[in-house]
Amino acid sequence: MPPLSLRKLKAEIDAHRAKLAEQSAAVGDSKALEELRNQFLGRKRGAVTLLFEELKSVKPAEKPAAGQMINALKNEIRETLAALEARVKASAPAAREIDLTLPGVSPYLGAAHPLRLFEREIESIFLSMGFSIEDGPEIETDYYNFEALNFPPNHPARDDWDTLYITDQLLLRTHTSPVQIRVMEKKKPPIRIIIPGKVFRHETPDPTHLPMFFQVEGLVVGEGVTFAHLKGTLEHFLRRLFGERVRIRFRPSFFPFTEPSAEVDIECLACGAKDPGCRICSGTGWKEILGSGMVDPQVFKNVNIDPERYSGWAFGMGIDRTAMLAFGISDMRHFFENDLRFLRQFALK
Ligand code: 2NL
Repeated sequence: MPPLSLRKLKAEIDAHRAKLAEQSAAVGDSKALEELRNQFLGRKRGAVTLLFEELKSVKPAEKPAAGQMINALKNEIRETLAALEARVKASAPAAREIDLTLPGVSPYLGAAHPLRLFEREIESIFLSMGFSIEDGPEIETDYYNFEALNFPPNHPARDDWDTLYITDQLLLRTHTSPVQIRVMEKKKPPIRIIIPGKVFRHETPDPTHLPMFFQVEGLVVGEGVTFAHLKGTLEHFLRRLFGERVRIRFRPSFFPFTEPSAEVDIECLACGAKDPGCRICSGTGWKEILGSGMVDPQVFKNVNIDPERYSGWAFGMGIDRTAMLAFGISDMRHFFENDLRFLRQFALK
């Protein structure tokens, strides 16, 4: 093998020097630094060790000069590594510098959705009055959603523009009343139930409409149940929900499944019935909050309950709509946009 010339050795050393400069720029932590130290100064396969082995094939007369060149490289490597070590140390805080007196970072635990919180509040009021909670399918038949409830065949609510049909006979329930029908088919009076749940309408989303929303309906059936029970129970419910002093009024109304029927308004909580220009109540001072009535005898006949012996009352209320009033929310879509800046305002602390 021909002897290794000084020129060739110098080229090799220069190549290492360039590599050192390039790689040291990329070192960010102590692990990378140790890898670099090993690559250049490792005892067995480090670059410097290998260069000293090549020294054997340098001509004896050139050995001292060759040795000095390698030693010079070795010193440069050591200086570079020492500088890198100082840089890595400065960027990583030492363990003893952690301030143990700082408060910890508490994880965000999540919280019930505002509509769920409001639903629970409604449920607990009715539970305290001896009602139980029922539920049922969201996909219903035409019979349970309309026919059993005494909707005539050509009632406008049956129109495709209000109801989301799956087939001619299957649809997404437009109210939770079908659950009351199912309960009355199975259980005989006395019945005291509420049914909170999702309902669906063919609507384009806007500040006050959504194609899916929540509703709660209630039903009481027994012997000697009168409109006085309807009025007393709903008044008590609304005072528990909105405060003892809230003003309440009953207005005559119409539903296919109740006779007589009444809608219930509460005073406008946004303006306190004081602002003729109020956008929430259009200056009327009142907000419609629920619909109610005495169960139509025809509905009892449809479920084989004897209307001569039993009577009952029912109501229906939009949960989203009522929660907007209670919390002062101006756009229903906030409930379903999953914006944490909105949702966190309702988290129970
Ligand atoms: C409203 C009005 C109402 C009912 C729902 C009902 C259910 C059966 C029999 C009779 Cl099974 N009535 N439910 C009664 C009156 C009104 O809802 O404005 N809902 C948002």
